[in-house]
Amino acid sequence: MSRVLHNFFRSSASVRVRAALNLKGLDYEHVSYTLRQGEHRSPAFLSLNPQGLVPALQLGDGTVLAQSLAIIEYLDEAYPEPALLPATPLDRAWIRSLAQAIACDIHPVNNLRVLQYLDEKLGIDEEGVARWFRHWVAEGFAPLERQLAADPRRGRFCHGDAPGLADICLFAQIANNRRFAVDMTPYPTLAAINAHCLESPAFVEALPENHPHAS
Ligand SMILES: N[C@@H](CCC(=O)N[C@@H](CS)C(=O)NCC(=O)O)C(=O)O
Repeated sequence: MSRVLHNFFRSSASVRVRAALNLKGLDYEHVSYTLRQGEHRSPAFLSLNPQGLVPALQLGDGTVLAQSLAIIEYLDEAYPEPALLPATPLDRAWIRSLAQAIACDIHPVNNLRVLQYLDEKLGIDEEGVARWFRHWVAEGFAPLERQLAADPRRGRFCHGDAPGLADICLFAQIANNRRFAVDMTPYPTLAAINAHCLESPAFVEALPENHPHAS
């Protein structure tokens, strides 16, 4: 059985894992779930990932891994080259703190189910939902911009000149931001890192519009 990524083209957590697989040069097949149609809550998907969120990575032996950061760290341990985390414990903690600022503090409050709740249960209109999204991005991106701009370990990427876990999370969030017209002008350091990611086919191929099942 080949490796299968259960994902959705527009899901930013899926973009993260696609970028990591691509950076590692690992082959995978796609099974897609249309989130707006609730396909990630189908019994078939829940039997694979009871957490009911994409992505989930199914390995060749059938094992299913959930949670994008856990999947990426698994890939980094199982396939160490190229490394997605720095060599020292302190630098790894730094990079994880950047990645988690996005994946744990920005992304969850802007997830589809949250935006749908604002719209369908609280009656907030489209512009209100977009303002919500942009607000939580700004809350997370402003400190990240300050931290990264001041950090001497930054190179073309968050840590040196090779992309890693934090760049993957940043890239996926910026790709997601495009749907809500987030202004990147206040974040020149983040924008520069994203531009460097976009020079790499591994990142470009992970973008929603380049997914084989994009619609
Ligand atoms: N913490 C999870 C988040 C996964 C997640 O929230 N995925 C989104 C798509 S980006 C999803 O499945 N959303 C479905 C929904 O909100 O109903 C991870 O990093 O994998």
